[in-house]
Amino acid sequence: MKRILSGIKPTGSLNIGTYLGSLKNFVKLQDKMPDYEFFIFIADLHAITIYKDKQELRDKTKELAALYVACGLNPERVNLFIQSEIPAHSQMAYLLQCNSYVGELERMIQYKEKSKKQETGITVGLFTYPTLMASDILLYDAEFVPVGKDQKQHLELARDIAVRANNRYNNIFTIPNPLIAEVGAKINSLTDPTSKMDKSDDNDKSRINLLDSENIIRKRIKSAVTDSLGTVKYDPEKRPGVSNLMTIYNVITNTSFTDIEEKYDGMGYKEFKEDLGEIVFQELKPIQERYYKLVNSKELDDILDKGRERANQVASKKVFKFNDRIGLGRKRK
Ligand code: LTN
Repeated sequence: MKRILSGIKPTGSLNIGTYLGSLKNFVKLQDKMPDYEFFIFIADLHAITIYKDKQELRDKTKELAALYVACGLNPERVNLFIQSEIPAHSQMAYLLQCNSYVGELERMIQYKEKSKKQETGITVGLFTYPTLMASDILLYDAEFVPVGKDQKQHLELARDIAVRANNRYNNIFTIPNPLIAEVGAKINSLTDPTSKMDKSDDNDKSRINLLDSENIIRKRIKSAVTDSLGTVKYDPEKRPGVSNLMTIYNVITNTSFTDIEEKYDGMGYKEFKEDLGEIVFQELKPIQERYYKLVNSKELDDILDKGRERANQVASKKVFKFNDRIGLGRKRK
């Protein structure tokens, strides 16, 4: 069976921008591509390229796994697992490092940006991050890899490494293709509606996290930046604030912009924002309920155990095979 794989780093908190913009579409893939086996993992090994507090790392890892299931990821359909629980990821990363060049890693935009921001204490792991990501993908012979635009360069590197290794080692890997998320909607910051809603924005008021309380949800919408015109009209160029809120309304309720405009014709922002607060809360409520039931449950542990078992089966076989093709250890009989 052909395979689709993707990973997510357990840092920051999931917000409605990520949820409405990509997670919702992503969850739809599991039904849209019935001929594929799915692997989704929490990339905790990727999170430690920059030092993380132990408890926080554990909590975030579990939180993300539970949130994915709460948002509709079907554990019957998808192998959900934690990256570090599969030893083959680290093993394969070393083998691929021996098939990658310093020059190509130095060209990675994300590395350049992150290392520019942080001048000292740049770990070797941050530098070799893309070879770990290539391992994640090549271990499973993934044909498609759903990623955001920012990961495209890493995926191209994974392809280059795969082609190189295939030439040296008798076509061992499937060449992966990016599946750049058809962006459902771009949700912007509530305080600066011309830039993206960002999980690492220092201003908490700029976003709504999936686990925010009812009170916070309503407050965030109420205090969202609009303008002084006071009419509900969609014009993302000239009126980014109210247009951003209308986009949230549109994506959740499927109401067209013209219908929203008609509905709030003659009213100010107050009614519109009150309704939107309610709409967002109603959308998140069932997710939160499911999340709190799951996060410390045996059910979630069972899901992650099952995912680990299947992932281990596939990945350990592949790394053995690659060892053998390279000529490591004694020849397998
Ligand atoms: N680097 C990615 C997360 C990630 C990933 C992967 C995505 C780690 N391994 C393998 C797809 C396939 C990120 O930061 N979003």
